[in-house]
Parts: sequence; C-alpha cells; structure tokens
Amino acid sequence: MLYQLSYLAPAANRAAGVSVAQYPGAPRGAVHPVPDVSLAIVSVQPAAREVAVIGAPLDLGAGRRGVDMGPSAIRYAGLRQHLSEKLGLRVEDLGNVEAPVAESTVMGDDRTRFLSQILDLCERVAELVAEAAQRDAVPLVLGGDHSVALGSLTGMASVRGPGGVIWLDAHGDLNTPSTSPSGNVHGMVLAAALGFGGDEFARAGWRLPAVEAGRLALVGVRSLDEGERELLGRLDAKVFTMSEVDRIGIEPCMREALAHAAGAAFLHVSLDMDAVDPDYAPGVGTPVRGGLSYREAHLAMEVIAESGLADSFDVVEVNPILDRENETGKLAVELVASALGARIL
Ligand SMILES: [Mn+2]
Repeated sequence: MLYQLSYLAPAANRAAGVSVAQYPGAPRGAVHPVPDVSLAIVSVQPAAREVAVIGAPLDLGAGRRGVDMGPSAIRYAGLRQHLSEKLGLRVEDLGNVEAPVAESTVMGDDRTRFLSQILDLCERVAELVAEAAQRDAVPLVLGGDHSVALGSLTGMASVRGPGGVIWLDAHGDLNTPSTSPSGNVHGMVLAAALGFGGDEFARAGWRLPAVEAGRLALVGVRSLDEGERELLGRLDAKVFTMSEVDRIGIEPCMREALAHAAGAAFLHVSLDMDAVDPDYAPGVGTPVRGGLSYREAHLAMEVIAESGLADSFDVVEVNPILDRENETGKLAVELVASALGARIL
C-alpha cells in the first residue's frame, strides 16, 4: 500500500496543482514536481539482493559462556525462511568459521583474555565478509560475542576503506586494554575498530582504523565505564543513550544516527541484542534493564531499511543458555528481517 502511494503521490500533487517547481538548469518551460522526500519513496529495496550469512560461534570475548551457541539459535529460529521466503532475498549461508573452545586453549594476558584466538577468528570472519562485499552481497555476521564485529568491520574496510557504524548496544564497547575493568575483549571491540586498542590489536592482514571516528553513532546506551566516557569525550561520535531515546523517540534518534554515520566508504550496522530490554531479549550475556522496547527495536531496524544505506550487518550476543525457549534468537531473526526490509503492510 505504501509502495503504491509513493508512486501515486507526485501525480496526485500535480492533479491538485500543488508543489510544482522549476529546477535550476532544467530546460526552459519544463515543469517538474517537487521531489517527494517521504520515507516511502526511498524505501524500495532491490528485490533479489544476496545476503551472505557468516556464523561466528565465539564466546571467548565475553565474561559469561553460551553466546557461542548464538548462530545455531538464530538459524534454528528460521533465519533463512524469513529472509528468503518472506523477503525474497537470496540467502547464501557460508556456515560457521572455526572457533576455539575455552577449555582447550590458553587465556593469555588477563588484560585482554584470549585476544590472539579472538583475532584469529576475526581474520577468518573478515575474509568471508570481504569476499561477500566484493561480489556485492550483504554480509550478515551471526555472533558470538561482540568481538566478532572486528571481523565484520576490518573485512568491509579491506574492500572499501574505513567506514561508518551504527552500534546498537546497552554498552559502549569502548574500553581499551588499559581501561577495561574485566579484560573481556567484547567490551573493547569498538575502540579497537576505531584504532584505539593499541598494538595488541594490530594484524598484518588488516588496516586499522576500520571505522572513521567521525562516523560513529551509538544507540541504546545505558551502561558506560569511566574510560569509555573519557574516550567518547575525545570522539566526534553521536551518542543516543536510552535517555535520548525516551525524550525524543527512537525514529529521530535513528535518522540522526544514519545522517551522522553514513557517507564514509561503507555503513555497518552492529546489533548487540542487549540493546533491547531484557523483558524482550532475556537471552543475552550482559543484560541491562531499561532498554529498547519490542517496537522501538523494530522501528530502529525499519528506519535503517527505509534509508537503504546499510551495507553490512552483524547481530550478536544471543545466549541460548540464558534464554527462554529461544525468544531472543527469534527476536534476532525478526529484527534482521526488519533491517533488510520486512514491512507490516
Ligand atoms: Mn556489545
């Protein structure tokens, strides 16, 4: 219905004799309708776009175990059916990258627990993300803990150059090895992608920063450590805490986040399921009360889809051990579908 209306609108305007303007540089006498800038007209997504699904079953970056089962939970909740049957997208599932198990590996430095194994995995993710981006598919990385986003971002950056990111999360993930209270790498991954992680995050296979510091938008934040606040104070980032979401509403927040983060070599959307309130997403590693409601989370994704600006996605931190009958896995599928263009009407 919206689709039809967006086509009908200019003709209807002409018939009604409104909003007709002469563009500068148009042939003399030519009259064009003023462009309709409603969302409906920019919301038409290419129909048969390929989505490349990449599973990253990693839990070494998180304090609590279990998010390594996230990719299974999300697939089991019907990811492929939702994207291919309901949205008509071509889905290529590339399976899971190999991930080490905590019991069979060495933790290393406790300031950056399991860092070398995590970076090995991120390199494997980055390779698949880069291949997908090169053939113009949309990479969709399934976590795993949020560390896997370093693979998504360095993979995209290796093809396109440093990009922008919308980071939907209860946390900032902006600690560094020297500020992190826990040594958990998933709380440092965004700082690392911005190039603030230090030499420990350097790898021959990738170039950091993978994200431009001026193209970062955080949405849904409600828990920041002191070091993260300090780093944010030095960045030109847009931060929409839950307080801003409450005050001005999720739609304006998302529009501003998009306007700020888009325009670099790519735009990545990183959805930590803990951005959503634990009432709706109980199965996450680090739940924090006061998050996005069910509809706010959907609307955030719908605004992203309508913009048509996102090039790559990850959805992370689904923890089936803490979940209720895969509710969080199912919500992850729904939100990914909304981000890729699912509509109510
Ligand atoms: Mn996170």
